[in-house]
Amino acid sequence: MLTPETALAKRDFMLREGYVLVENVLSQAFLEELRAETERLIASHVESPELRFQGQHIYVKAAENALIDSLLTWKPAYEALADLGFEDFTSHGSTIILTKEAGGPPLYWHQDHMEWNDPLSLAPWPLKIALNYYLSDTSPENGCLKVIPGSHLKRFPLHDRLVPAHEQGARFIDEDHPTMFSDDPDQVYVPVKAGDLVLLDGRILHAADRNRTDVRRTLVLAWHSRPRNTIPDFWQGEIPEEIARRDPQAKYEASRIPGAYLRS
Ligand SMILES: O=C(O)CCC(=O)C(=O)O
Ligand SMILES: [Fe+2]
Repeated sequence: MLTPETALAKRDFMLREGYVLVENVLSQAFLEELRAETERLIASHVESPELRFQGQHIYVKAAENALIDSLLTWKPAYEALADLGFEDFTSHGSTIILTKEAGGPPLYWHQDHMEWNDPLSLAPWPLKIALNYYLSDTSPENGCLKVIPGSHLKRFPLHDRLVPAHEQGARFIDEDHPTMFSDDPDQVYVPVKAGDLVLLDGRILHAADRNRTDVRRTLVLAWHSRPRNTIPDFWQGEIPEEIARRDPQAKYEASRIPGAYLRS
């Protein structure tokens, strides 16, 4: 249970920085069950060379896996979300198990928002968030998450040098790509303890270094979204004009490339 002060501070941090850490969300016993289950799934999975920068990449539906279902209804996590004012986020009903194998390659810089043509992309509140559960302690050594704080709402130099994420290009680059794997002057590492929860705004620039240890680093990632056509109850600030004027019926072609709705 977060105190009201902590919850407010964490929400403010999430809105401003585009990510936030909530400590100690999974119990030790549940963590061990998740480790065993992810190891079992990994053992029967063949890693696709195309996905090597994301490591193993195993899509698991809650409807088909009781333990993943337990994760997507894990009370302490959803209580924390509610404490932050994010109670209207619902899971997409699935998780992706991602790894950095022992000695595994880095993950390229990217963001995961795919609706940059929609003026809603300007929202000063989160639209889609990843709930990231790392099953081991992470550090720069084993390829912990790194982010560019504030890059969910503001254009950074890196935006203009990016190869678009995943299937749109980045999966096919070389590991010696000059910018996609580089350290960035604006980057911050987000090391965690196993069982912590990281919330990540889908629009934030993030990456991970190579795993320089000989132990696999496993992440269970669960996307959550909130209703598209409402404003969160906690939001007291201004509403961008483009959002106020937005036609909720309009359809926008999907795009992973930030345009006019990412401000300089
Ligand atoms: O491995 C990580 O820490 C993040 C994974 C990720 O961001 C992705 O696969 O889109
Ligand atoms: Fe990502």
